[in-house]
Amino acid sequence: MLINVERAARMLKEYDYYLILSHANPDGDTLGCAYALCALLQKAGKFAKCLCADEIAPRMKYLTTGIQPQEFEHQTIVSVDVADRKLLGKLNEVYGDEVFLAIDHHRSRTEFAEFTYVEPDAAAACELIYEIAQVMQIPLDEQIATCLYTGLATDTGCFRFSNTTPRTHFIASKLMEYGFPYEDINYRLFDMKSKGRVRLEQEIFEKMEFYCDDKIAIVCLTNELMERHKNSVDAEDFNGLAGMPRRIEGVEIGVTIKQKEEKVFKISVRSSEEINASEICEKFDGGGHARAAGCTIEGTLEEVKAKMLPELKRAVGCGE
Ligand SMILES: [Mn+2]
Repeated sequence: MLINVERAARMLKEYDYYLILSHANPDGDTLGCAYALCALLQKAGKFAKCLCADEIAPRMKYLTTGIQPQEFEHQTIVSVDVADRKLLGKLNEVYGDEVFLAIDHHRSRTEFAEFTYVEPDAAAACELIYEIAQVMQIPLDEQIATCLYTGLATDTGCFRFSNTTPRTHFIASKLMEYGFPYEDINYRLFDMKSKGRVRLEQEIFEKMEFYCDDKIAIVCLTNELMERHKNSVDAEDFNGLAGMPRRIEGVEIGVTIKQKEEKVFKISVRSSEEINASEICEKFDGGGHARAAGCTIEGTLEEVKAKMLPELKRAVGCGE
């Protein structure tokens, strides 16, 4: 059942023993929400703890500081930034049926909780946690502001993506009054890379394929390549690679082909303003957004490329 912020705030006032769940392969929004909400609830005199199926990347460990570890038997489960119970990862089996309140901002999502507070126009779920804190009248502090700001920055690509609204900036400005080190946070989130990640990017750039006067760039992430780099990178270092080809000037379609099984490949397409990535992916029973979409194609790597290339060439208007 869908509820509004007042109702969500009332529910969070009502109970005393909270377990807060983040989605697997956690990002700054789901973790920022979880640790901010945990701190808010503890401030309100309640018991609260956070749980995620996967490890928190070292670069985001600062989100967990200041949280008091509490030993207790939880009674109420809240999920944050989780669009589908499957995204809970291995926690889905244990807690997927028992989520009482889901707080989320994804437009496409499936209902799994008893109650859901969702704002699809919010750039980050952390905007909703901010609203909840306002309604509950719990004062923020530097650490909570740090967590909420991290969520906003993460989901807006540091306030650059088209989901960024005046409201996002308004909340960010309120958070900045608490004086946390936003420069350092943004360095950690957006500039800093592990040495292993840079080596991985180096190899990907070396092997990148270009077509149609460099309007099309294709990257192949084979199991062989990922296995070879596995020990020198963190798990999260394999995230965000799909954005690489499109960063090159002149590239209108950036395609990342990621091996899932021997003969199954997941394709991610990023495109310039003039090209609809979703339309390309729909040809292969996929879809997504106009600038970023995806699909799955079966076959050998060469077969997959051969299937895709004519569609890609057509989209950028270059003949065979
Ligand atoms: Mn989010």
